[in-house]
Amino acid sequence: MTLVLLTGAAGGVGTMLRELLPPYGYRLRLADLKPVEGAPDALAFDLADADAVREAVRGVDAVVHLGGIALEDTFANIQHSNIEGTYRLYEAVRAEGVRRVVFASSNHAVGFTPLDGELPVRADIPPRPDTYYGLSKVFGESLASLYADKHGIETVSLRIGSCFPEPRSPRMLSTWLSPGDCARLVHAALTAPGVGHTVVNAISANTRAWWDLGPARALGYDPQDDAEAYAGRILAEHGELDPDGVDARLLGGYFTTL
Ligand code: NAI
Ligand code: 15L
Repeated sequence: MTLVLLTGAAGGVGTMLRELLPPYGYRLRLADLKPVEGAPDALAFDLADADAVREAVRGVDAVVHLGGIALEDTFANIQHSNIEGTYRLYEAVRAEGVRRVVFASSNHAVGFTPLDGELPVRADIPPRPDTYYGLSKVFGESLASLYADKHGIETVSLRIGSCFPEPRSPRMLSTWLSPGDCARLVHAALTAPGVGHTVVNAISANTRAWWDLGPARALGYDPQDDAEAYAGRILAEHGELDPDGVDARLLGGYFTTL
């Protein structure tokens, strides 16, 4: 059975994937800076601690790298957890001979991309980070590219839209990645052959999507959910997206204003 290290296991996405990945046949090793609720065997580590990360990686077949700061923060904090932390993770992966990583990148790596250009937005557009957080995801994607070319470590970088149990805003009717589709996409990213370093847009089959899912589907991803199922409730609560507002004009929405 494939043993997978899940970093960021205590977080929102980690908590969902802990339940959703084992039915695909994975055994999980959980790790996080914080205690993982209900998992006393989970490893407590700081991603920037080279020795601890190397120990966490030892013996696994693959890594699903979710750990890090998931919002805008000071450059120093982002540097520690996301830049130094992701570098330490890849160095450990190289040293321990692990062959596959799934990297949780973000729409905020390309957040300043305008939405009045070519739609749907492709996954091969140039970086356009909207925050230090988004910049750290550009770094992670580039690091993955370097380790693929130089060391043959394969990575699928998932530019995740908004991964929560349910969409929470009109913007998320376009950007939602359902928990079930997240697990489907991670499974595809762990098993597709010959990915080198591949960047894919990571959302559900949303009626209002503005992202191209071609590269994700090419890995075998077949999304089953659509945020439209929640549109009635969300729009009754918040109204339609303001066409002049930042959430409708730029891919990263309000992050561009942080
Ligand atoms: P989260 O904040 O709930 O979980 C991240 C986890 O990483 C936390 O449990 C935290 O303790 C851990 N962590 C932070 N710094 C660490 C360090 N130095 N060492 C070890 N662990 C550390 O975030 P969430 O929502 O679960 O996101 C997971 C990943 O997916 C993140 O990398 C995030 O950037 C990415 N992502 C998430 C999206 C979403 O909509 N939830 C959208 C786009 C990307
Ligand atoms: C992200 O990258 C964040 O981690 C998450 O909290 C959401 O805000 C998401 O992007 C989004 O754009 O909705």
